[in-house]
Amino acid sequence: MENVLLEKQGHVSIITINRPKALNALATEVLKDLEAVVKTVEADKDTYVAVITGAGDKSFVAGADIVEMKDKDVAQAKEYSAYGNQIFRAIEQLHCPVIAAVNGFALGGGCELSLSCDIRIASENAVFGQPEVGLGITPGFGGTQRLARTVGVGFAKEMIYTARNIKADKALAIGLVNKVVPQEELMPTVLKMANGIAKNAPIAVAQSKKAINNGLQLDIDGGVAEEVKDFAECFNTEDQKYGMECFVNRVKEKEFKNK
Ligand code: DAK
Repeated sequence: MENVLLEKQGHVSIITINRPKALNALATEVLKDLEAVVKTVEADKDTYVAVITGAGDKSFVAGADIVEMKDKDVAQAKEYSAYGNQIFRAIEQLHCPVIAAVNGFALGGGCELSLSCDIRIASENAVFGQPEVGLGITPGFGGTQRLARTVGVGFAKEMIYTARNIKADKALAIGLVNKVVPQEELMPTVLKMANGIAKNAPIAVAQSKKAINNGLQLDIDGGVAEEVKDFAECFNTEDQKYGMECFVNRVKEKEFKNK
């Protein structure tokens, strides 16, 4: 898989979009490799946290491949958008949290890829934007949906209608990213967070992700009902018994079994 690399460090799977010569733009071949890698990670229940980043120090993902996209007709555009959306939805629904380590340009499909992740950490040189309307199209990989859900309707509409890029500090101010760090600290920061999450009970983390994501699609009563279900299911796990025993017996160093 040359366009997308997969590396495992402990319980953390690191996915790297690897097309630095084109600033990691998402050509169909890259999307195909990403789809395969996402399937591999989904099948690997020993992965407790996934990280997505871009190769090189300049770009996370500079968007869909404009050169490839420019001659598409309506049917081909529909197919391309649906394919990308299917992969991004699979990332959003992965059994574990996904952290985007945004190491540079996150434009168009790149910004959208980061939005399909649970958490975004950016380096100081990161640039976010939805430049599509300047190319004569709308965002096509979920940007019209997830950006508004993440930063609110006003900022999402401003970014999409103006097609103007924003720097990392502005992305932090509007809640698009959780944290901004110097470039050399990006991966250490992301891996520290990932390993911190991985120390907790993986099934409880997964159930929390499910409750938050599913609940956001529902009204408050439906959301609370989702939480009740996801919470109760944890009591069917060894890790719940173990975690609470550790509290009662004042055991500080825990090792959950993912069971
Ligand atoms: N596609 C293809 N190649 C790209 C690319 C892209 N998005 N971005 C960069 N590259 C390539 C450049 O062509 C160049 O290749 P060579 O000429 O060296 O062969 C190489 O990467 C380096 O780029 P630059 O020379 O331009 O580097 P600079 O530092 O000068 O500029 C830049 C960096 C990121 C500001 C600039 O490259 C740029 O503006 N890139 C385009 C960014 C962009 O507009 N991204 C959004 C793409 S649109 C849909 C489905 C999906 C989508 C929409 C609709 N449906 C089907 C409905 C998604 C749309 C998008 O993502």
